[in-house]
Parts: sequence; C-alpha cells; structure tokens
Amino acid sequence: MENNKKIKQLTKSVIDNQDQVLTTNDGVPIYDNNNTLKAGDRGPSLQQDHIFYDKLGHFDRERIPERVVHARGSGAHGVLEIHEDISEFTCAKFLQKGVKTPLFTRFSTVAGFKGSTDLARDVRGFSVKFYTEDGNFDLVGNNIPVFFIQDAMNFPDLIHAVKPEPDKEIPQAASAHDTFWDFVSLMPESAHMIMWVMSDRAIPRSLRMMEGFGVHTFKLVNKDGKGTFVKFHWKPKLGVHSVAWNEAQKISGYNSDFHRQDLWDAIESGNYPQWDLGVQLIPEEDEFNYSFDLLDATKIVPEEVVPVKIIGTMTLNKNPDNFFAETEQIAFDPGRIVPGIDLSDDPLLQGRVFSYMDTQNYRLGGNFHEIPINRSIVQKHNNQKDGSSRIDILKGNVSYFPNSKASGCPYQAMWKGEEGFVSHKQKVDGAKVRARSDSFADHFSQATLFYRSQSEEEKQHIINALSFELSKVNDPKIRERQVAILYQIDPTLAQKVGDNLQITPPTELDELTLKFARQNHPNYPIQPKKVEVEKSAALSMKVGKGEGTIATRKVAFLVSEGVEKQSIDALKNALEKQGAEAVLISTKVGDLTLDNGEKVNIEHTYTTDPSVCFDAVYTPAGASVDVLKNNADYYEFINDAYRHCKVLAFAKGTEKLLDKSFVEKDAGVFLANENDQWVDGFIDMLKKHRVWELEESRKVPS
Ligand code: HDD
Repeated sequence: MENNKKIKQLTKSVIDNQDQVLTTNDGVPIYDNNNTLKAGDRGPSLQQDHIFYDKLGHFDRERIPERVVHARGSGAHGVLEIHEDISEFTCAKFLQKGVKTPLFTRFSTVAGFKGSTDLARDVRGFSVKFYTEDGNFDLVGNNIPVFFIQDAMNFPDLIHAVKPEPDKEIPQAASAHDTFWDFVSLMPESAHMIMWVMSDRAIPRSLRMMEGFGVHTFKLVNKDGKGTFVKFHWKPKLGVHSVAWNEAQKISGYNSDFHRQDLWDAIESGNYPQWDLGVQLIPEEDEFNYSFDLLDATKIVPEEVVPVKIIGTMTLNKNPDNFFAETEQIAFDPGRIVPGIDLSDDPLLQGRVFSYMDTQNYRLGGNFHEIPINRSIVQKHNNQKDGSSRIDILKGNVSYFPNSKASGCPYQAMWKGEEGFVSHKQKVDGAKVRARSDSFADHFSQATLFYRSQSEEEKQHIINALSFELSKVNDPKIRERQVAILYQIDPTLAQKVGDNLQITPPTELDELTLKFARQNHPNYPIQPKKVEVEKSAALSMKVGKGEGTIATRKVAFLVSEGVEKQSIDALKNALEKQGAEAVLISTKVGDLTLDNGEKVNIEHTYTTDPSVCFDAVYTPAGASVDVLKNNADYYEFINDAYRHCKVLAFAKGTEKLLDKSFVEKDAGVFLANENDQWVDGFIDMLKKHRVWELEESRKVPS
C-alpha cells in the first residue's frame, strides 16, 4: 500500500494489547479487575481504591462534546494521486503530477446527533484532510454543490432551525418540521439548495456512490503568484446513486448504520472506494462574466459552461483502527490551506475560517493539532509551547521571535529565500458595511435550472419529498409561504405540491419573505441575468450519471432448504465476474443444505436483512420453493423490491411464487422459463441501478 508516511506515523501511536498485562493509566499492573476494595467481602468500599478511581474516573469523562453539526460520521484513510499537470495554475506540491498524498476522509450527515440514522434526508458532509509535504490542507465539502445561505452570519440560525426543536427535542435527524421550513420559507436564497435536499441526492445508496464538492469558489495560485478561481469536485467511480425515500425510512429501522457498515465492509474486502478529483478553472479576468456571482455559495458553475477537468484519483484503502481516536477526533478546518491554494472572498467561506478552529478548541481542547490523526506529516516548528494537553516537548529556553540566542530559529522562510505560504495578492477596496451585493439577489434561476434538468421520475421524487416534508409542518402559514417560493422556481412544481397540501399556489412571494429579502436587497425582486444554460445533464442522477458498473452491488438470493446449487451458480458466477456479490438469504442462520447435499453457511435471514438492504433480488429453483410459497416474509421481500423499482429474477419453476405477490411481469422482472437471455438482461438492468422507466407503473413510494 502506498500510504505511507501518515499510516507509519499513526501506527506509532497504535497500542496492541496482545499478550500484555492489564495496567492502570500509569502502567501499574492490575491483579484483580473484578472487585472493588472493601472492608470485608460484604463490607463498604474503601475511598483508597486508586485502581477503581483510575478506571471509573476515565469512564466518567469518556464522552466529549459531539460536533454541533455533522456529529454523525464515518471515515477512512486513503491516498490521492495526481495524474494531470496543472502546474500552470498552482504550485501546491500535492497537486503536482505524479504526487501521492496520504489523506483521511470523513463523511457525515448534518442535522442528526452522533447516534442518529445514516439514512436521514440530509446533506452529506465530504471532508478530506490531505497530509501534504507543505502541511495539512482540509477540503471540507458536501455531496451537494451549493449551500442554504450566503453569509456565515445566518449559519447558527439555519442550524437551530433544522436541529430538533428546543422545547421537546423532536424530531431527530429530520428537516420535516415547522422550524426548518419557517426559516427557509423566509430565506428565498435557500431555494436552490432546497431543490437538492428534496431530491434523492439527500438519501444516497452508499457513501461510495456520492459526488463531493468543495462548494465555494477557491483560488489556485501558481509560482508567479497568479491566481485562478477553482471549484473542486469528487466524482465517484461507482456512479452516483440513491435509494427511494420509502427505502431510506425502512433501512433506518433495519440498520441505522447502513452507510457506515457499507463503507467499512467495502474497504475490509479490498473493494477500495475511489473518486476522481476534478477542477473547474476560471481565469480571474472572467470573474464578472457569469449570470451569478462566483462568491455566492448558493450557485454552481454549470459543467456545460466550465467543464470539470479530472486531475487525480482518491482511493480509500484503510479503515481506522479506532473510531474515537481517528474519526471522532479528526479536526477539519477550511482555514487549513497550503501554498498554492487560497480562499476567495465568499462570505460564507470567510466565516467558516473562524468557526472550525473555535469549535475544535471547544470540542477537543487546545493543541488538538498534536492528536495523531491531526498531525501533519512534516514536523512543526514554532514558539508555541504551553496550553492544555501539550504533547510535544520544545527544547531550550528560546520560545520567542525575533531571537538571537537560537540564531533566529525557527526562521521565517523568506529569510533564507525558501518557499512558504504567501497570500494571493489581491486588491481590496470598499467601505466598511454590513451589506449584501445585489449580484447575490437571484434566488431562483439555478433552482429552476436544477429542477428542469431532472428526469420526470426524479421530478416526481422531489414533489413527493416536498409534499412529505410540508405535510409534517403544522403551521399552515409556513406551508403556504414555501409553496409560494416553489411557484417562483416552477409553477407546475408548486401546483403539484400544492395539490398534495390542498393549497392553491400563491403567485407572489409572501410579504414576510419579501420583508427579509429586502433587508439585503432593498429593490428585491431584482430582474435576474439570463442564465447560461437551460438544462444541465450533469445535475440529473438518471440522465447524467446513469448506466455503469455493477461492482460491489449486492444481490439477494432468496433460498431455503433444498435449493438447487446449479440454479444459484447460474447467476452467482455471472455477477461475481463483474464484481457484484450474491448474498444468500434464508429462514434461519447457520448451515443450509443444498440439493446436492453440500452445506453452506447462512448469515442473513428474511427478517434480519430485508429487501431494502439489497440492490436486486433472485429466487433460485429447488425444493426451497415449497417452503417459500407459504412464507409471508418472502412475499414482503419481493413485493418491496418490486415497489422500490429493483430488478427481480425468478429461476425456472419459481415463477409460480409470483401468484401470491404484487409483482407483475414487467420489463424489470426476468423469468428464466420465458427468457434464455435472462442473466444478461438482469445484469444490464442492474447497471441502471433502478428500473427508472417503471416507476409509475410500480407506484414507487419515493
Ligand atoms: Fe460546516 C462541520 C461542511 C458551512 C461551521 N461543516 C462541518 C463538516 C462538514 C461541513 C463536512 C464536518 C467536518 C467533519 O467531518 O468533522 N459547512 C460545510 C459546508 C459548508 C459549511 C460544505 C458550506 C459551504 N459550517 C458552515 C458555516 C459555518 C460552519 C457557514 C459557520 C460559520 N461546520 C461548522 C462547525 C463544524 C462544521 C460548527 C461543526 C463541527 C466541526 O465544525 O468540526 O465549525
């Protein structure tokens, strides 16, 4: 494995307990770890029990404050390898062709607490800490390329609104409640982001099947100090795929660690998840050439306008050894940048540079950069020596600058003509104001662009999601105010959602919404500039990201005693050739006897791992059919798969099982007795992830 220096550094901190005697935290060997010290074996405990205090004292303080947002997360180690030359744009060492950089990536949901479900409808965090030769660079992004708000001042309010309501602490990990929709219906700048979070992007099939975005415009800076605006993209090699909302709800019940488990298992089994790193490069001279402001985090740069140039690949190839020490203690901060990269003036990004440092100090304590997972791979040298939990020992009596007693060391790079971080030279001019530029005032054009770029099925999912969320809102004024916003995005969308809520969409924004918008833009609404594109295929998961690989997909094989081995192998071998997995589901765990007498070990049952945990379903032939024909769990399995628009196959002789189910023989149902090519057909359909075209007839609860 390439990575590397960081892993070596971390392994120095890894403690292996194998063959070691149990000790206190001070290394004192413990003779008895079962009994407190007492006055007589039935007597009161003694205050002098230092062994007990060492153990319980540690336990009592084992929890640290969870992240105020993005508390729920999962991470892994990996490496970035650059394969394109972009030295013309940046001198960042880790972005040079051929360079491999160790990294740690953490994915997260935003609103839920640390123990909340993975399948909440929510934005997913996509944070990467690159341990570069020039120190750490953190790209703290999301799986959605825009954000709810434009200015960091509104961030605490947004989060207070989406988190559980403060009186009763309900609901957990859900935006479907009054305070969230109250807030966003008064903030029309959230309209574009709302389209994304109400789309299936907010319920990914796997963390390995999501895109990632740096969201803000950043700057690349080359060796001559020339800057270029840049947007960062992560493109998953497995394609971009999601589940349906009804699946998400059920997965949350059956396995609320679904995404965490999926990431862990993929890495353990050597199916290392990979993303291509892409950049959209915009010359500084073009800053004002677009219909939107590059500094506005509620806008994308459409890929049709500025193509994404792929420059490298990230591979996640090692699970953490310890969740708390690594995934929990990793401290991201968009202010951690390295030479060759700089921040833009995006007012959301600027606010983040304060917030992350502050939150890490609270959460982890001072000197959190000395925790192994946060350490850079290059040794740090400076004059800071005190502070809580200081680990490093700074030698000597000189801890100030300038000094002569230590020959001026550590010295500034400029003194020896060496390279160091130099901020991009940028002219700044303006009166000191609390204000927002009118170039941020177009709140709807890109929301419309997103909606129009979706396939009909994806549009329906957005309508369903909005209808679900707004139906959970109790205050009718809030529902109506949001439908008025939807009308500005697309009148048909507003009409369809309005129908579900029994609201006739208002054609104008609500007075209160206008009042807040006019605080930032007194002449609101302001005529928007003409958008560059009417539609963008890259925004649709069906149109833009569609058919691809079936690698790592899980197909449920529904079996029972007496199932035919040959019938299993007919599909299993073909799936495995393309990297997919056949998982046998039976009525009981443990040994299962096949028709040829062979025994196989069953790890999953109809009740422990239902259809929502799989990508497709197959019923092999054999005596097992006689058991399954009376098994209600079997029917629930195939009915659910069908309703969730998955592909199903039935071996010869099992087609009779369909009679008692809802499953209709449509293009997504392969019957081996009617179609010799069923294996190829099944695999081709699985490549599309879901049988999109049958959404309507199968009445998918999305
Ligand atoms: Fe944030 C965590 C992503 C705006 C303040 N944020 C956090 C994490 C991600 C993001 C992925 C989790 C990092 C991890 O895995 O540990 N945040 C974003 C994106 C934003 C954004 C993509 C907009 C483009 N965030 C944002 C603003 C502020 C914050 C405007 C405050 C001004 N975010 C925080 C925070 C968190 C955080 C309070 C909580 C825990 C942490 O930082 O480490 O500082």
